[in-house]
Amino acid sequence: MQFSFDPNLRDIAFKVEDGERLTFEEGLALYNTTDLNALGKLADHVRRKRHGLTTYYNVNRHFNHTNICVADCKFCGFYRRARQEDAYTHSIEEGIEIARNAVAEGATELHIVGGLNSKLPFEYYTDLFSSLKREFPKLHLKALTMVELDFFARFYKMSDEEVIEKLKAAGMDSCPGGGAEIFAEPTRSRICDHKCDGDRWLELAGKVHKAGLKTNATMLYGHIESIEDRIDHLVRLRDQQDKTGGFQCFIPLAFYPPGTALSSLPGPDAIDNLKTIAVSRLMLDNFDHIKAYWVMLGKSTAQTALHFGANDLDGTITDGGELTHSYATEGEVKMTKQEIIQMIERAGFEAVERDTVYNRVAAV
Ligand code: V47
Repeated sequence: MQFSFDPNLRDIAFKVEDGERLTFEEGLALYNTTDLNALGKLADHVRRKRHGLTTYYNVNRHFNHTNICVADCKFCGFYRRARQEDAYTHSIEEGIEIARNAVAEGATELHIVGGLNSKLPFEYYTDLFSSLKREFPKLHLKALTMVELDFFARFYKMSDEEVIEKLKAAGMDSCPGGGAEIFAEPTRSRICDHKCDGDRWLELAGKVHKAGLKTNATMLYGHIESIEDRIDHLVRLRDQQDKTGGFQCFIPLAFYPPGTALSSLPGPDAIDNLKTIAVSRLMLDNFDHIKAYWVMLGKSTAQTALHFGANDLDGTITDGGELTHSYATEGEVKMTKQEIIQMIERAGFEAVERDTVYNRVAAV
C-alpha cells in the first residue's frame, strides 16, 4: 500500500523521517493536501518519536481579573468598555477566594489574563501576585500575555525589563501564549489594530525568556486569515524559538465567532482543526509540546487531535473564568480529572498529570 496519493506529501515524508526542517512552501503543501490520513500519520510519527504515548494534562483554573479593555479586537466576545453595565474588575480578595477554591480542588496552576484596563494602577498586578503567593506559595502563576506586558510598558512608562522584573519579583512564574493572534499584516491590523504588532509580541517573548521565564505561544485561526498567514506565523515562532528557546508549548486556538464582531463567519471545521494541529507539529520542530485546547476544539476533536500530533490537552480548568466562557465551543469550561484521563486513555494514550513547566505531578 502506498503511503499517500499526494506526491507532495511523499517527498515531505522523507524529510520528516530524516528530521529535516520543513520550508514555508512545504508548510503550504501540508495544509493544501486532501490526504488527511497521511498528514495525520506524519504528525503522529513525530509526536510518538518525541513523547511516545505520553499525553499531558494539568489541573488548573483561569482567573480573568478584568474584562475592561481599551483594545477593540474583532474576534473577542469578552471585552467591555468601562462604562458598560457588565464591565467588571475583580478585587484582590476575590482573586484569593477563586485561588483558594482552585487549590482545594487540586489545582497547581492559576492562568491569569484580562483586558487592557487603563483604570488600574501597576500595583494592582504586583499586589495581586504577591498576595496570591503569600497565601498559596506552591500555586504556579501563569500570568499575562505579551500584549498585556506591552501595554504596561507603554501605559506605566517603564522599560520592558523593569515590567518583567517587577512582575517576576511579585510572583509571576511564567506567561501564557495569548495575544499572538496572527502576526501577518494586513490581517493582524484588520482584526486587532490596537494591539502590539507581531514583531513586538515576539520581541517581548524573547525578553521574558531572557529573564528566565517560560512562555507559551498561540495562533488564532479560522477567521479572515489566509493559509500563507498561518505558515508565516509558525515560521516566525520557530525563528524566535531558535533565538531564545523559552517557548514550551504551542496552542492553535480555533476561532469561535458567536458574540464577536466577526459572528457572521463560520469558524474552522473539524478537518481544519486537525490539519492545523498536524501542520503545527510538523513545522514547529523546535517546540516540545503541541496542545489541543479542548475548550475551543470541543472534546471529540481534541481527543482525535492526539492522533494528529498533539501531546497535551490543557486542563481541567475547574471553573472557566469569564474569558473562557466567551469562547467555549460546546459551552463547557470544566472537566473532572477522571474525565480528562478517560478521554486520553480511550484515545489509546497514557495520561500524565503535569505542572505548568511539564514536571510530572506525583499521584496522591
Ligand atoms: O489571545 C479570544 C483567543 C486567547 C476568541 O498559554 C479567542 O496555555 C477563539 O491564549 N474564539 C486567550 N479564540 C486564550 C489563550 C490560552 C488559552 C489556553 C491556554 C493557553 C496557554 C492560552 O484566546 C486570546 C485570543 O487569541 N480568543 N476570543 C474567540 N472568540
